[in-house]
Amino acid sequence: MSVIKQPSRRAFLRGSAAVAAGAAGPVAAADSARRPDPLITELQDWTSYTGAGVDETPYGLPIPFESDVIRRNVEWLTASPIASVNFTPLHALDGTITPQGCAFERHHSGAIMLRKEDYRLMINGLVDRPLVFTYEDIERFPRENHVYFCECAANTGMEWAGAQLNGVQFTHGMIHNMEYTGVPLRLLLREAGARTDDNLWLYAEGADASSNGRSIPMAKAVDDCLVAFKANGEALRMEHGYPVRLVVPGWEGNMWVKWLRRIEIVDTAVESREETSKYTDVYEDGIARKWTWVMDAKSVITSPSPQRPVRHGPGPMVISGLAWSGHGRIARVDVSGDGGITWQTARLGKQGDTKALTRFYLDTVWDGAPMLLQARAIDETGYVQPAKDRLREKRGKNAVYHNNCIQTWYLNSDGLAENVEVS
Ligand SMILES: Nc1nc2c(c(=O)[nH]1)N[C@H]1C(S)=C(S)[C@@H](COP(=O)(O)O)O[C@H]1N2
Ligand SMILES: [Mo]
Repeated sequence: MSVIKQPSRRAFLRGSAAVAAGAAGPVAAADSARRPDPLITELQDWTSYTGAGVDETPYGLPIPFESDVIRRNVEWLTASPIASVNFTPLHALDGTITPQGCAFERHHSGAIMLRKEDYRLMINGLVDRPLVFTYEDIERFPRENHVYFCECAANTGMEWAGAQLNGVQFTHGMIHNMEYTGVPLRLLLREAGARTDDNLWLYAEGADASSNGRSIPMAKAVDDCLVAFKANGEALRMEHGYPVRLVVPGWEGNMWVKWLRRIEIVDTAVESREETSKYTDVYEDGIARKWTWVMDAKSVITSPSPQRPVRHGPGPMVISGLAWSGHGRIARVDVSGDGGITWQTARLGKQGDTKALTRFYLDTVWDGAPMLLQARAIDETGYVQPAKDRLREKRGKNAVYHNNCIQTWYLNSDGLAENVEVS
């Protein structure tokens, strides 16, 4: 098993020499003396005609060469695509923002098409004046922008039993990270004269057939919840709750009610289907853990990974991945090449935002030997992402949701990666 090494200065110098010789990049460092490449030294086809005009793509889509960067579902997971999930292609993305077009979708009764003109949000219950807001009403309140991750509690759930799905898209792709524009929920509550004592709750429900109702403690509602209508600068896509969804930062995706229709202030949790028989963790003895809202710190290597094999030989290699925590910022990410025996601290793409995805990189030199690749996240509270066995000890074998264990990829000497478990 190979221990991760830092790239030496010489390795980089060799790398840049290869670039000067017209090869594909530093990866060619190991390939000795490449001949000049005809694609750069001879006349290229695409210089001999003009390109697409600005009138051809009024709304741009990815170039066809990127057509495999798409959401995918796993057919055997659910009985019907109406109550199902598809997964974000994490292996193919970089940075932290998830484009809406490939951000995972999870619906209980399909995505509905709701016009802004027909949209209404009612706030009732323990309020001075029950109110109904139109979309335009919501736009007249002071709004804010925040980047947050949204992770389904079932993300990585299939992996409790053993290494199952061969790709980070499927093991970890029930997450997306967008910049939301929305009105702080507390402002709408204040408008309705809602009672906001700490012992109160609100019950939020959607306009779709499932309604996906969830009870949210008042302290969270008035802290950082947003009534959002834009994501990454543009209108929410239908599948993410157009025209308005609830954003519940750091908390399980199920609480992020889409097509938000009604908020009732109540003095006790409703204990709806979604917060009792679903999205609840049952321990070994059959007792259910009540309320698991916050998504604990977690990380995963997105490249190399089963869908992102290493296509170059030994030499400089970038290991990259994502880390996040529902408790705040990511403080540090460590990467191991030997299944968790030795660790090195990764470099963060930029200082992480609170409750948002953080990109990490480890710039290393691969010696061509097999590796057991792992990442572990440490958040600002000091919490360290646990190994799979440790999590199983605590939660038992009945667990489905809230799996934030350390993931292992076995990278073989051909550069192919596979989902495995180490203990
Ligand atoms: N109204 C409504 N809201 C909903 C759901 C739903 O089916 N209906 N699914 C929930 C679940 S389980 C998750 S994980 C997130 C997924 O959000 P996304 O589809 O934007 O990824 O939305 C939540 N909000
Ligand atoms: Mo979910």
